[in-house]
Parts: sequence; structure tokens; C-alpha cells
Amino acid sequence: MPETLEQSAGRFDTVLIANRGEIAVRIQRACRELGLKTVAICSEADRQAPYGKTADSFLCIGPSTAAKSYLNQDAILLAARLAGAGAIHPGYGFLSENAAFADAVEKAGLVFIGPTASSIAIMGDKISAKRAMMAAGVPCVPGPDTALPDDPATIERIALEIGYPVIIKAAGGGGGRGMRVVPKADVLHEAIALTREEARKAFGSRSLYMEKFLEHPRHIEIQVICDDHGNAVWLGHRDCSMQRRHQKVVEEAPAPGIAPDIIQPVGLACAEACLQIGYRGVGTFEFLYEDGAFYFIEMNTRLQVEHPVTELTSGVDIVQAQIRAAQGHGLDLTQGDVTCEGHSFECRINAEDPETFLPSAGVVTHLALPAGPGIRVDTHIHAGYKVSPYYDSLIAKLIVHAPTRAEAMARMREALARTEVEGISTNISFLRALFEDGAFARGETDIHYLEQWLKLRRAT
Ligand code: MV4
Repeated sequence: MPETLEQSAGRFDTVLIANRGEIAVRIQRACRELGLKTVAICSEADRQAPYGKTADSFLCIGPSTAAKSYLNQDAILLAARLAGAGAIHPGYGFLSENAAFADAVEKAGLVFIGPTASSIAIMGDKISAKRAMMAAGVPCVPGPDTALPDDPATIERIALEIGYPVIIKAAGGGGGRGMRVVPKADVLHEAIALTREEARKAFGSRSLYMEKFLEHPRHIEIQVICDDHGNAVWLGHRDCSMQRRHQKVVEEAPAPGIAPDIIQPVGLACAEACLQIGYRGVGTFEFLYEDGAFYFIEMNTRLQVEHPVTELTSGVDIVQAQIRAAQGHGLDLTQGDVTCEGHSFECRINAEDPETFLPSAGVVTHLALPAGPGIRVDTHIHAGYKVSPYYDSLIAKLIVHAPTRAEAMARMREALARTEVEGISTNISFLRALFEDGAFARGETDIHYLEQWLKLRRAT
């Protein structure tokens, strides 16, 4: 079939990667494997970045402060024009879930490698996201899919209907920002007033919603990939419960102890929801899982840090698939082709003090990375690399894959033992200790487990 004009307009041969660090390396690799040229950008702090040397062009777009470089939309669009890029890949963080940026990219005649600005905006507002998911038949946390009114009596009625404890969340929040647990009725109005004020200041919107507060859930997410020809598949699930202060530390795929017939209808509902909202590219549905049931909380409309564990269990190159979808190609797999082979873990290696968790900047004086079957390291650092204090402390992701969960854990223990980073502090010693933990090995964790484990460890 000949291409329509609209299809050919979506094509591009050069991608500007509007990000830094390990994900800039990861995206550049996918582009090159697809035969695409790459444009790397950097701030003044990242001039020495290794991915600058391997890109087809490399432009410094501004000072070290992210607001003046990686978040500077005009500078990025200008760089794309100067370097002849036809598309922009935002990576994760920075501008990746900024609907206005996605819109500006398209208005500049470039392709935004991600969903439409309207999909980003719908999911950015957690109330409209919940409404879309309820309409599509995705199971959600009990509570209305509308904003809380101002009338105190109506608010009290909603809380009673849900049943205490409830949680108040800001529509503009997400990722743990702008929420407050309400254990019982006598603190309800105070909690609402405080959260409203925080929401107004932080997100410029006083809009709030209320849900049942789940006390001991696990955090399980479902990865999807969609084209714009009416195809959507889910690529499996991950457990991301091992987190501290809403920062994930270890992720794994598949989520342990969840029977395929329990997760399958949820995955299918996610894929169906994507079709209903006209979603394009990759996305992640976040769920809380408690007592055998799934409850949707948020959708991430970007490529995620932990995508590699799903790549290793599904065999799908998620970044390549994302770029191909943005080029207008139809998915080259159907739901029936998707499998889950073996088990995968990812450890986030951060430049931080293992006791205080404060970021640690400085020069990496010595680096040894593990290698071998079932071991993958996604990183941008090398011996002599200077870790700057301006950005996120993630310096490498150590990812392993093995036939069973127990074998994957053993492989991670060995990989962590073979990992050496000197010159800066890292969380490697902490990760090694975590992989010796019995309850973690048995899959007996929830979203509070890691923080409790740390508390106990400090006490003894
Ligand atoms: C919740 C919850 C319990 N009940 N919602 C935190 C991040 C944001 N994505 C949603 N979050 C939560 N929402 C209800 N109704 C508990 C959390 C939560 C959490 C969720 C996932 C991973 C880690 C977490 C740590 C603390 C609280």
C-alpha cells in the first residue's frame, strides 16, 4: 500500500535527544540501531559527556542549572533546527511529561517521540486520568473520579462512603507529591485545607480528590506500547515496591507471586484503555496491589527508568519500538507474540552516601563493571568521569536476567560483588545488603518494606 501524505510526514532521519546521563546513551544506541542520526545536547556541566562524542552532532544549549538547559524549551527547539533534527526524544524526567513542550515540538514541525500533548495533559491531571481509566474498565482505587467540592458536609459524606482511612491527593500531583492520609473524621477538614494550599502553591491548581487509603499495597506497573494504527499491547508487569521516599531502588519483572490469570485481565484492560484514549508510543499504568486486587493510581506517559527489566523478560526493545511508533510504523507484534521469559532485576546505582543518602559529587577514580551472560549495565560513566551535583544521582543501572527469580537474585549478588566505583560514595554496599535479605528473597515486600528495613538496620 502506498504511504499517505500524513504517514510520510511522520518520518524523520535525525533525532535530538533532549536528555542526559544513562538514558541519553540508551536512546542514542536505539537510534543508531534503527539507522537514525543523533543530536546530543548538553549543559555546561555535561560538556565532557561520552555520548557527545558518539553523536552525529553535539550542542551545548545552556548553563548547568537544568532550568536554563535541559528544561529550556526554546534552546532545545533551536538546537533541533540548527542540527537538522526531525524528531525530539525527551527521555524521562525533564520535559518528558510536559504537554506544552510536546505541543511546541509538533508546532515547530518536528515529531515528539511520545504520546500526543492531549494524552499527556489528560494523564497529568490525576482526576481526568482516573475518569478515563474508569470509563475504560481499568480497576481503580475506591473513590469518586471528580474533584472534591468545597462544601464541608458533602466532603464528609464522600469520606464516610469510602470509609476511613482515606487519602487526599492533588489533581496536579503524582509520584508522591501533594497527598495526605486522613486516619479519621476529626482531622478531615484540616487535611483538606493543608493539601489544597500545598496544591495551589506547587501545582497552580487547588483541585483535589479522595480515595480509600490502602495500607500495605505493593506497587505493580504494566508496560504498554501502542502505534497510531489501532494496535496496543501490554508487555508484562514489574514490581517497583522497593522504594525510599518515592525513589525506586530495585525493580523486577515479572512481579513475583502474581498468577498469570490474575494479571491478564488487568493488562488487557490497559491495552484496551490505550485504544480508547488514542494513546501512542510507550506508557506505564501504575497500580497498587493489595489482597489479590489491582487498583489503578497513575499513568506515566514516558519511557521509564526501569524499562530494561521488561525488555529482558519480553525480548522487546522498548526504545526502538517507541521510536518506530513515533515514525508512524505499525507495531510488529501482536498480544499473542508477547511472552515473559525468566526473571529480571534492576538495581539503581546512585552517587550518594549509603547512610545519609545525600548526593555525592566528584570524580570517579576507578570503575569496574560486571559482565557475562544475563548481565546488562546501562551507564554513561567511566573512570575519570566527573559526577556533577546539578542533576539526579543515578550513575548506572545494573540489570540481570536468569531463568528463575532465585537465579536472577544470585546473578545480581555476583554482579554487585564485581562492581567497583571509587572516588565518590555510592549505594552499592546498601544494595549488596538488600540482596542478602530473606523477606525480599521470598518476595514478601510492600511499598513500606525498604524504609522499615533501613530503620531496623540503623537501629542494630
Ligand atoms: C496511594 C497509597 C495508598 N492508597 N493511594 C505514592 C506515589 C503516588 N504514585 C501514589 N502513592 C500512593 N498512593 C492510595 N489510595 C500509597 C501511595 C504510596 C506509594 C505508592 C507507590 C509506591 C510507593 C509508595 C509509598 C508511599 C505511599
